[in-house]
Amino acid sequence: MEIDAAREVRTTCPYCGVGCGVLAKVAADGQVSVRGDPDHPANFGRLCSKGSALAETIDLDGRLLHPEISGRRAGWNEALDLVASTFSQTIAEHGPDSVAFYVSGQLLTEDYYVANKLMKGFIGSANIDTNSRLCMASSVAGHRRAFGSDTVPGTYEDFELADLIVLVGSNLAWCHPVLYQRIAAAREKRPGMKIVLIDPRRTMTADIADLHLAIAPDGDVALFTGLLAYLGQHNALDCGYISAHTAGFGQALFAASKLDLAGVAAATGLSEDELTRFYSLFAATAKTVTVYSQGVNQSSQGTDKVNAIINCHLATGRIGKPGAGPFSVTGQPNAMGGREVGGMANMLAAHMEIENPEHRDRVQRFWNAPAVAQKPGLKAVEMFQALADGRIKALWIMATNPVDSMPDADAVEAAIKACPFVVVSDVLTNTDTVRHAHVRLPAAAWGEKDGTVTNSERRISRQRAFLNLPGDARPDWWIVAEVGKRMGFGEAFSYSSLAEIFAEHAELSGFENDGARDFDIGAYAGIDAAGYRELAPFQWPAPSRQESDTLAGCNPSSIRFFADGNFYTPDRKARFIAIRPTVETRTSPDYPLILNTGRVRDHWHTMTRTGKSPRLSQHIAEPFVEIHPADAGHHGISDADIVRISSPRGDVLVRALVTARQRQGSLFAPMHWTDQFAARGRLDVLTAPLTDTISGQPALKHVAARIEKFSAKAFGFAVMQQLPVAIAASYWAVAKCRSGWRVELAFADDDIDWAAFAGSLFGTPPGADILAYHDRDAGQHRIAAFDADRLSGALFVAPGPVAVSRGWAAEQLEENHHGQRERFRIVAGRAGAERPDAGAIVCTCYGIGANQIATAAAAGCTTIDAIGGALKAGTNCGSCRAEIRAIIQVNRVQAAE
Ligand SMILES: Nc1nc2c(c(=O)[nH]1)N[C@H]1C(S)=C(S)[C@@H](COP(=O)(O)OP(=O)(O)OC[C@H]3O[C@@H](n4cnc5c(=O)[nH]c(N)nc54)[C@H](O)[C@@H]3O)O[C@H]1N2
Ligand SMILES: Nc1nc2c(c(=O)[nH]1)N[C@H]1C(S)=C(S)[C@@H](COP(=O)(O)OP(=O)(O)OC[C@H]3O[C@@H](n4cnc5c(=O)[nH]c(N)nc54)[C@H](O)[C@@H]3O)O[C@H]1N2
Ligand code: SF4
Ligand SMILES: [Mo]
Repeated sequence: MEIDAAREVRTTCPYCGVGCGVLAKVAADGQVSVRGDPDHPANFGRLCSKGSALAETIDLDGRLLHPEISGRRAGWNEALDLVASTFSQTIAEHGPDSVAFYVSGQLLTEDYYVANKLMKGFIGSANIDTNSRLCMASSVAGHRRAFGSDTVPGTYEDFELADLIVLVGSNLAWCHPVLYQRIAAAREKRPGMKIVLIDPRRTMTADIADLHLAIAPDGDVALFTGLLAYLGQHNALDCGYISAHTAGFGQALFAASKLDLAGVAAATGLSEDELTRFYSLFAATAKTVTVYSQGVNQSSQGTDKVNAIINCHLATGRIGKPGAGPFSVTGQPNAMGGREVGGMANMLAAHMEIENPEHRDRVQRFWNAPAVAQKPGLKAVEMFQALADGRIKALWIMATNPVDSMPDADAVEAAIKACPFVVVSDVLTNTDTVRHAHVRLPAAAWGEKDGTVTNSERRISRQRAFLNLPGDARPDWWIVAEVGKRMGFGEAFSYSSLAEIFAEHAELSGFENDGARDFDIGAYAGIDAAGYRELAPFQWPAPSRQESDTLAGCNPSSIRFFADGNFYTPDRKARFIAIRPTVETRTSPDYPLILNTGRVRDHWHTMTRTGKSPRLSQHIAEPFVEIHPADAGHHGISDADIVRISSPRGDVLVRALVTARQRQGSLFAPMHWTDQFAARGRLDVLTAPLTDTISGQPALKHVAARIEKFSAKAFGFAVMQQLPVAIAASYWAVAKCRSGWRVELAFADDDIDWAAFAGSLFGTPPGADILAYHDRDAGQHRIAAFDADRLSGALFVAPGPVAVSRGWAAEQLEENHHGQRERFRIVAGRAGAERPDAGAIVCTCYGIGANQIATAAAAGCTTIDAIGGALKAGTNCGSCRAEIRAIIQVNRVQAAE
């Protein structure tokens, strides 16, 4: 297909579950630009820093452009035949449960639908699971326990209509920035709106919180069970709703009443005063939305956390009403779509249940399938254990990087290496997972592929291609369908277009439904190619019957569920879940700290896309751990030291960030760094394969760990034009900058030939133009290499963390170094010191650093808008406004002292 380059294409952001609309344009010279779609109801034109930088991530560097078999280039026919025949043969010899697919919430709905259909309907196993198991499984399980269906009742508008927003285990400012901005804007209009943040750390989201409860890790079940008891004691129940629409309230309240306020205080680490402030605010505010994310889901008690929250909403009848409801925000762009097609091992399709014989029969008839899976398949953690012990003999991984993102990642890597046949569909040639594949299949990337995604508020939007397919890359749905055909299922997988797949998915959702199932988009069952091409964003349900009263349980006009009950349980009543909080101690004398893991503002997961963007890579340029000053002092750790974090499963080396925003006794480290970006930064080598027994979701936020200072003899910082092939240092982390790369370094030894090291780092040929300064006694070395007038690379070595301005050094790669004076400046004692250091980049859109903002604040710019007026910082995507406010506040405190 040739793409019309002159037109602006309406598509959707491929990052988070907010699901923002994007307008992408390709200029005559091939330059791509993106802007927020003003008409998309998720973002109304806004984009965060990641969305704004999308154009920087779509180059073909590192792209997998041809199928490969055992490292050699192959044609599609050969590769697809091999995948199909090996899967068929394995199934013939060892049965359908000896094969598995591990897929992703970043697949589009059509890709996901076809993969699920092939595994569950035609291979006849349910061994298809997804990285959503690490992400949304506890929410799915909690919804199903309470509602009888996996339904998100509310819409984004509720965030703006609420009088109280409770954010639980969600760093919205960094992970769902456009929702955060919508809340911030609503609060500006209605200053009476209150926001409570429940997170062990004081994250940037605390910036808009009236109350931050720095809860003890996994204290949430106790907190919300205590809230239920409080609501009961303080006459804050909606007895009408409870009796008409729910069951099990008595038992739930009885279980909750076992815990008094002092007990809750002990379990949560919060004071009774903090608890009553939160409880009384919740009790008094009808329009309350509780938004939750991975601090809730990624826990061994994740499902109970979800139900403890939902219990409080059911008890107050605050569900499905404008401005009120529990709201699980999804992580990936198509986490919801994956759930809709049944892409998890314990679901069927279109929100039907694998354990239900009627549902199995219905799906089998609809698909005209030979062998619908009879029982749930292996969930992600179990799947990789089955891979390790040889039960799974052929695995196909699509659009996810489990060697970095699964708990106990070294064991996962070993299992993948040991498996006789691993297929990986990805867009890159070299990720920590792709490198172990026997067959590599080049998938089409964002911008090149078409399909649909569903965001957190059940809104289905089109992704549209605006770039031609590079090399032999093909969309994921096509690859799976071709394998399906070659396995002998030609009739079921002979799709000629995406519209056909979407129409089939829509038809199945409405098939024999009659209001019995929440997910129904039957209205789109007859969609044709033109309708699909023009499809505007819509929210489900969208049943084919327009008479909404026949669709029990929802009101399509307001698109919220459950305000008047009609849950998807047999008696149409919601279930309260009686929950008894348990306190789990994972720490021990050897591993005395609790490691919490998560995300940073400008990186996405394993950095395969954001790592390509210079703008995004400068906000936080290396892996780090947040540690409380008291813990740092206790372990002899100073800010900027390199530290080793160890758990019983492995260890990593990261930079220490000493901060009182962290809870004492806890550490926080981001999940993003991989072997491609750091020497030893793969965080999931530390996490345990410990899961919630109901949802199977791993407890990635609560890992026993220990920390120690890594005794570095020398530290280094370097910039260079080319990414080094190998780096001989104990610690290194690379980050893209505008004209090359920057590298942070630390060495266990200082007995190093620095000139030779610099040469290997810069890839400079012998005899290159080198300028060097060495003060061996002081341990200071500076080496710069030039290629004609350009700087090939510069290395700065010191006995402590290197103090050179990072921004200045990176800029030197772009400047002309014709004169000796310019050259000497690089190796001079105070490299860049005459130019004020901008500090860590806060505003990625305009490249404004923390030091610049602090200087402007000290000079009298004491509001975000004033900073914006002076520096432009914060005036484009707005993702950095929370950080700007924090810097202004620090400045205010310092001025007062
Ligand atoms: N910038 C960026 N945005 C993203 C992503 C990304 O990679 N980068 N990924 C997307 C995806 S897939 C997801 S799933 C979402 C995740 O979005 P979030 O869930 O908001 O992000 P996390 O940083 O994983 O975790 C959220 C918070 O949970 C807190 N927490 C840890 N333990 C507990 C606890 O016991 N109780 C409570 N109440 N809180 C706790 C952590 O301190 C952390 O601040 O983000 C999406 N958006
Ligand atoms: N410690 C810790 N671990 C975590 C988490 C945590 O909070 N802490 N969070 C967990 C969560 S919530 C999530 S969602 C996971 C995310 O973890 P992953 O899913 O492993 O992370 P990604 O980097 O998004 O991997 C996506 C892969 O798909 C490729 N890709 C991109 N587009 C396409 C495409 O169109 N087709 C195909 N076939 N491939 C494509 C990319 O190159 C990349 O290799 O991590 C989990 N792991
Ligand atoms: S909030 Fe940012 S990352 Fe999420 S969809 Fe919108 S632009 Fe993309
Ligand atoms: Mo996620």
